[in-house]
Amino acid sequence: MKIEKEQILVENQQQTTFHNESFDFLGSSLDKRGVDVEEVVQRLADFQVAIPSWALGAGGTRFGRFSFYGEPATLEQKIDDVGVLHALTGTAGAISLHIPWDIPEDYKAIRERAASHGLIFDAVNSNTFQDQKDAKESYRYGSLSNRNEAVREQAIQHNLDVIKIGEKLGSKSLTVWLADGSNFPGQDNFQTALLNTEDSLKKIYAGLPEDWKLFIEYKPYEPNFYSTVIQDWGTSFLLANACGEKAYTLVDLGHHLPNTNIEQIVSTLMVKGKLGGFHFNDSKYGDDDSTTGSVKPYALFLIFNELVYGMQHNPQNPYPAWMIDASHNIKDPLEDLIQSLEAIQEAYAKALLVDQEQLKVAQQQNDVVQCQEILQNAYRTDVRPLLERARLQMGSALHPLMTYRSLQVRDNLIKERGRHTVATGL
Ligand SMILES: [Mn+2]
Repeated sequence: MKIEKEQILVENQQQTTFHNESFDFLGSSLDKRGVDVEEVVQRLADFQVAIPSWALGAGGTRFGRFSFYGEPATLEQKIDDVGVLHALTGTAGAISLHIPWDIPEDYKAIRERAASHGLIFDAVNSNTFQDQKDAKESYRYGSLSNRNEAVREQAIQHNLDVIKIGEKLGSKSLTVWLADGSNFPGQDNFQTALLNTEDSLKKIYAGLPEDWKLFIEYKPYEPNFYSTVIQDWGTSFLLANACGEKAYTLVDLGHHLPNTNIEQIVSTLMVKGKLGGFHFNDSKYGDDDSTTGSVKPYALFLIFNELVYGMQHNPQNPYPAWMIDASHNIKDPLEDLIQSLEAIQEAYAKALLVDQEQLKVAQQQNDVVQCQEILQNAYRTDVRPLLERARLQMGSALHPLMTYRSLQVRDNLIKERGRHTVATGL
């Protein structure tokens, strides 16, 4: 299934008058606030978020899984699904693959298919958190941290193989997330596990091409419930520093204990030039992988406020790699991703409206009340007409979700693929 530009144009035409009115109204009020509206719209159009191949099927919990039908069963179909998202939103211009599930049979054909949708290949993701059928060694007691050298070597080799696959697709980064840890006190020696992990990561880093980056993701708990080897940003940061300048920390919004000040972590990493990648989702309790912005939209805005500040003031930090890392248990995955993309763009747009100069003055004067007013003034602005304008300029849908429904995308996918296809990968 491929959405043609003409289909979107027809849908847009019915809504253009209303859009123009709301955009002009917002534009003139932002003008008075000294905002360069055109520049904000351009930045929104430039902002691209990668979609991971594992987010396109229904997620599940350990209690069960409910399909939304018509799921992509092959890598080609996963690329087509991201193509649908990109056509509608203009924001999903990249796909992030998970190996071993997404190994292409015909690299040229896969590259061409992605290009036909205007997609590039973002970070490739290795997997050492479960055993594959033909595996010699088991990751039951860890992979890169394992006490057994043969297991560590297998895990290192897998990561090197993933780099090779990524190279053939034009990826420029490898994301490592380790499930390694322990379930019970005394099970593992913390120091040995950390040192083994550092040693393994250095060996992977040594195989990284010159223009690649290594992203080290952290998570406090799960699947292990007593300890995780790379439990927090500090551990990731010290491992990235131990590897070298091409290694970075990756922040996943769901990988923090409740009430952690994520915006401050972002700020610290950026000033040190070590924020490499970012995974969007939302949560109420733990790593819930809910739709971005569905539970804590103000927290997301505060995080974007630090990201925007860092992108403006920290040339030592590379432009971060953005990705949605969510799971969809009861929603149509594509509708869920459209909602996430919209929420991300909204938070970014609002952060771009923060008057940094005024804020600096208020901070210097210790005018705490005014500081809060400045942030909330930006946050309370309904920026949706700006998002619409950015999409309109890109030839994408004014209202992606509405267009997705009126084009009956899911019904068409079910017709094309059948009801009971199952997406592979995690
Ligand atoms: Mn993640």
